[in-house]
Amino acid sequence: MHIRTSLRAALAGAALFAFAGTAAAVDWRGWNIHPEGYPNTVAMEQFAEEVAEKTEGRINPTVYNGGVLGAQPDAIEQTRNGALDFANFNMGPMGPIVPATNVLSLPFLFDSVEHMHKVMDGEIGQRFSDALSEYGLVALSWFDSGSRSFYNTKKPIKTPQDVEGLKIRVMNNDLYVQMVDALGGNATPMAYGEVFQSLKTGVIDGAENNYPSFESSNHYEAAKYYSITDHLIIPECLCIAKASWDELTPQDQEIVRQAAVRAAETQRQLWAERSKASREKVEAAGVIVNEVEDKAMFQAAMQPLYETFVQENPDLEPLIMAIRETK
Ligand code: BDP
Repeated sequence: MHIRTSLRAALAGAALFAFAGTAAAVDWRGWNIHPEGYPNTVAMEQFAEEVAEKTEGRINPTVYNGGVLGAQPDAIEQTRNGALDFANFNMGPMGPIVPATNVLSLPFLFDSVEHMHKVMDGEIGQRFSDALSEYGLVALSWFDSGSRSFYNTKKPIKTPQDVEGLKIRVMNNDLYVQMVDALGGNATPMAYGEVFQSLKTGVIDGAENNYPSFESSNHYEAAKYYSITDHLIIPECLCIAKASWDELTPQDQEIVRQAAVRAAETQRQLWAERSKASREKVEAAGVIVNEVEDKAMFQAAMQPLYETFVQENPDLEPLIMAIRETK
């Protein structure tokens, strides 16, 4: 009797387990703006494979590259509401949605990429993750995005005066409009996917980005002047939709978390290599790269932007201070 009962219980348990196993198997759709072979793409694909393998197919992620699932601001909304399950997002277009992340779009906030890593990998990075989670996004690791500089079809930029009158594409965030305005240029917020055509047809004169994006997007074919201002160092997250995350068992959450951390390690390593290779490639193609001797002039021009920002967001001032004080 005793044996029979436990056998029955075991069978019922097995059936339940099998059922739970099937019911819990999910297909995940992942958003990625970059093309094949880009460091972020390789890292996202590694993430997807590792998650599928380690969960033995309970989670089956697919990464959709090249922004085919939509422009970044829309993809952020879709991930927030669970229509997409995971993504690699830049914190630039995140600002209008998650206000605290606007801090990361303040020009010249970080002294260097190393400074940014130190901040984001520590307690302050956790504060940004907490802010994102209030908006339906679980940030599991931070990718590198180098530093952004201006490029254009007209001339080398050496001083803020050289930006005057240029139509410059920016990512979707009012802070970048203020940034370009402060330099006397005309900012045009525009989706990444439209920039190449707009440069070629003269709708815009320039844009700003890191070497790998300048190269992989082919913008360098149209804009022959790349001027190293290094005005923005913006981290990027590997984010999971909170709706998708909350459905996972703690064990599967751990697998996903570890895969995201490893993906970031891969991304950062590939990033360093690709930055160098991209610079070489664009220079070989005839792009004229100039170092900006006096970055302090550009920094000084950003002072009013900081003042307005702190006035409008007094609660975020301590966060800015904490970042500045991280050494
Ligand atoms: C790249 C970022 C990507 C942005 C793009 C842009 O990795 O997320 O969408 O810049 O300028 O560097 O829109």
